[in-house]
Amino acid sequence: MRLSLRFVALTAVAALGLATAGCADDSSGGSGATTGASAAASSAGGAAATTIKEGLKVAFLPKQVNNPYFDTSDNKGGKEAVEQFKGTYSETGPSEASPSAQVSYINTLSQQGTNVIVVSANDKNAICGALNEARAAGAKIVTFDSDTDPSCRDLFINQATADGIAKIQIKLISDAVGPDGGEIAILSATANATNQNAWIEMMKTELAKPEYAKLKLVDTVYGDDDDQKSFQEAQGLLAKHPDLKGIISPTTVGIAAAGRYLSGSSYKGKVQLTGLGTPNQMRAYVKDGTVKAFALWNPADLGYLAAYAGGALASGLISGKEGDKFTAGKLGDFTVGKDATVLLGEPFTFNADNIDQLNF
Ligand code: RAM
Repeated sequence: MRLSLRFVALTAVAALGLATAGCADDSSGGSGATTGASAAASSAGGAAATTIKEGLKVAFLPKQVNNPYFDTSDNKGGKEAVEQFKGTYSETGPSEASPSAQVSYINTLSQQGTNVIVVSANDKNAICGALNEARAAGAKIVTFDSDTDPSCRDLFINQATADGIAKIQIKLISDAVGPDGGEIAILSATANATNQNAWIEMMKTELAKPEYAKLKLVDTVYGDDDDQKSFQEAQGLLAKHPDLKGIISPTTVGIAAAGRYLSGSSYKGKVQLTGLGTPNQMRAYVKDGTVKAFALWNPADLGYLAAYAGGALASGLISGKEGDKFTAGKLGDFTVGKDATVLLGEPFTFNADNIDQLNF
C-alpha cells in the first residue's frame, strides 16, 4: 500500500523533525529556495503568482483545544507549514466541543483580519453564518477533519475517505471479536459532528455485508469528546448490554477513555475495543492487552496540508475548483477533487508490532 508507506516515511521524517526542532525552515525539504509552495502549471502569462504570499495570518480553530489530536494537527503540522511559508500561525478555540461554541472565535478572527481560518466543525451548519461573514470580510475558509456544509467554506481537507475509515474499523472489530461475532456498540464524539456521523453511516453500510452477518450493532452513544463523559458512556454500555463483545470508538478522546475503563475492569481482553486513536494515548492499552489494533491517519500531516491549502487559496494560486493543483511543501502535490475537497490519504493501522515506532 503506497499510501501507508508514505505515511510511515513521513512519520519518520516528522520524528526526525521533532528531534531537530528549531532548525531553520529552509532545511526542511520540499521544493527548495523560496517558501516551498508553487502553483502547478497554470495558463501562461507573466505576472501570475507562483508562491504563497509571505505574512499571511493563518488561524487554526479546532473542535476543542486541549485534545492531543488537535495539538498535533494544529500546533505541530499546521504551525510547521505556516512557518515554512513565512506566515503568522495561531490556534484558538473552545474548551468544549459544542455546536455553536466556535462562532464567537470565528467573529473575533475575522475582526482581526485573519487571512485563513482552518476549522474542524462541531456542527455542519451552526458556524456557517459566521464563516460566511468572515469570507465576506476577506478570509479564506479551509475546513479539515470535520466539514461544514460545503457552501460555507472554500476547501475541505479530508483525512481519508469515509468509506475507507468505516471499512478499517469494521474489519478491526470483526478480527478482534473473532468468527463467532456478537453484539457491538459505537462510542462516538458529539451527536452533531459531521465527520463522526458520516463514518457511522458508512460503518452501518459495511456491517450489512454478508461477511459481517454475525456482528450486531446494538447501541450508539456519545461521549461528546469529553474524557469523563466518554468513560461513563463506556461503563454504561457494559452495564446495559451484558453480552457486548466489542466497542468501536471513532474518536481519539472516546477510544482512550474506553481503553482506560476496560483496562481497569474485569472486561479487559474480553470486550474488544477499536476505533480511531493516537498511538501515544493508546500505547498502554495495546501493551496491556485491552486493544489489539486501531487506526488513524497522521494528524500532523492533515494540519500541514490544510495550512498549505489555505496559503495557496489566500495567495490566489488556486480558487478551490475541481482540478486545481497545488504543492504542500514536504507532502508534495495535491489536486482539488469533487465538492472542493482535497484528500490526504488512507487510514493506517496501529498494533503491537508498530506502535513503538510512532510518536504522536
Ligand atoms: C477526535 C475528534 C476528531 C476526530 C478524531 C479521530 O479527536 O473527534 O474530530 O477526527 O477524534
